[in-house]
Amino acid sequence: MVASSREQRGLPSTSAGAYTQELLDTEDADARCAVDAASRPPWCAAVFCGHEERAGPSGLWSIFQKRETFNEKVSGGPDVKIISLELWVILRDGLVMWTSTWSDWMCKGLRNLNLRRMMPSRGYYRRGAAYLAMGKFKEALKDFQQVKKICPNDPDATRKLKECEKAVQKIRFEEAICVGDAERRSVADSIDYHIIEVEPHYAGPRIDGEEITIDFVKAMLDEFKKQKCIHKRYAYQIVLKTLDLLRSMPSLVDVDVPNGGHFTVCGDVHGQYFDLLNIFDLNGLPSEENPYLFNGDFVDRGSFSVEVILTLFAFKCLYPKAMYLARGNHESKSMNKIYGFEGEVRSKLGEKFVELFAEVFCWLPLAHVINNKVFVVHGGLFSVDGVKLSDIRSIDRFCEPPEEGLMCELLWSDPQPQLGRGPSKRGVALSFGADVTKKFLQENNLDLIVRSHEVKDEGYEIEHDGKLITVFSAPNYCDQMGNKGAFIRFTAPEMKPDIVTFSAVPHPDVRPMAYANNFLRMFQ
Ligand SMILES: [Mn+2]
Repeated sequence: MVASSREQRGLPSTSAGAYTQELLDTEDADARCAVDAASRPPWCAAVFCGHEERAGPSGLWSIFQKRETFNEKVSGGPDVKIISLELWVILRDGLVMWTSTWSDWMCKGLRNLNLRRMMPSRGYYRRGAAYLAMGKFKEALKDFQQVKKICPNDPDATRKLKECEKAVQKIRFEEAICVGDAERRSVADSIDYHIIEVEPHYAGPRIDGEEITIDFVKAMLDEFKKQKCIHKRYAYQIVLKTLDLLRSMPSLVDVDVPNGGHFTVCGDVHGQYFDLLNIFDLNGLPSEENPYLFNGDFVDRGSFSVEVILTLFAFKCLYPKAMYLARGNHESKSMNKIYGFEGEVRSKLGEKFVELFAEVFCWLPLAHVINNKVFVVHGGLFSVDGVKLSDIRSIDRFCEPPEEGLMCELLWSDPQPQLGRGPSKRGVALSFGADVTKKFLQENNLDLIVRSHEVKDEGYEIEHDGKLITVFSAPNYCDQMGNKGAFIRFTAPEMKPDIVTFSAVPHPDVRPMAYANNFLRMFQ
């Protein structure tokens, strides 16, 4: 297994960790708000951004236009370069960014930015918030304790510290009752759905016996459309059968598309159930003749994540050879705790399912290769050269995504326009250039990389001289981004990518992140 520490590779250990002491030292009781702080050179602003993974200078410009201070400073318009601009951007997905020039900032471009009121002890506050966004509660707690020390009477600081303490206590409790990895008991093994009674008054669809049928699945989809859930017994049945299927699969799955056959790859769905149904309307329901690969990030953010995951899992049970599922960085406990899935599962299915989904997610394969030509992975490539498909195949994947190494990078990396490798804008894994892509493809005798993980205006983006395609299938991401969604259809034997884009469809009035951790909401 190839792994080296981030420091050895010259990358910061984490972005939050790399947060400058300088900021911590510049306490300023007057700086009640980020805008105030930002109006003095060097500009120093903590910005909470509604969304990661988003380009477009127009949106960014709009926040500056809202503030007179900024209007003065950048009256020449967005082309003006301001060398002293220093911005810390803390994004929801654990992204911490720092930029030093206006143009740099613009090219990383983010929109829907909201400047947030900052506390005087803004250094600790911001770093704490960054840790929080990454699910690092213990680290966050230390920073909020500092904030509280500096401003003991600030009710806002007190409230956040309390929440933080609660979260850490809960984690300690969970750790205490959790036995070591080696002897960890499977939640799945402790469940026998056969003994769960289905009450006579239950009016939803039923599964007779062991076999999940297409009629049941169709009835389930309709039930979900009406915002009703299926009986827990059947939810257990779907999830447990999926677990059995996934457990038997390797970490790298080879997919064979026969000549004349086609195969569809979808990117992030992120709990947007109604848009998932739209994909099926446009491209057909999954079936043996119409196989799909969903490339991770099925859940979180969108508030219909339970519906999405049960739908994908049910099709996996129906057609194990025509529904492939890859793990994304959001198929993990730490992300689900913050970005909504955990809360949604608890609310719709109950506590036991929280643990069960966490276990099943650990069995999701990490990457797929279609017809020995197309490499499909959620995030991207590696911090080291020479990784072979056999290295990926031999990853022992049954764990929460680690903070470094091949598995981490598969789930978290992003492509970059520059050659070589660079630090990640997310604070996890890295960015890789066209040369890295080309070398990997050559060494493994492949033609193309398909990955997801980043929202794109058109639902997709072709980069690295046509050798890498990003596909993202959650249109109007979080009800705000205005992006299209896309999927890619390949036909054998040519395996030429045929990209289809689509717009968002309406959904019932439940806002994204409705079930998200209270914590994150405090910072929004
Ligand atoms: Mn992702």
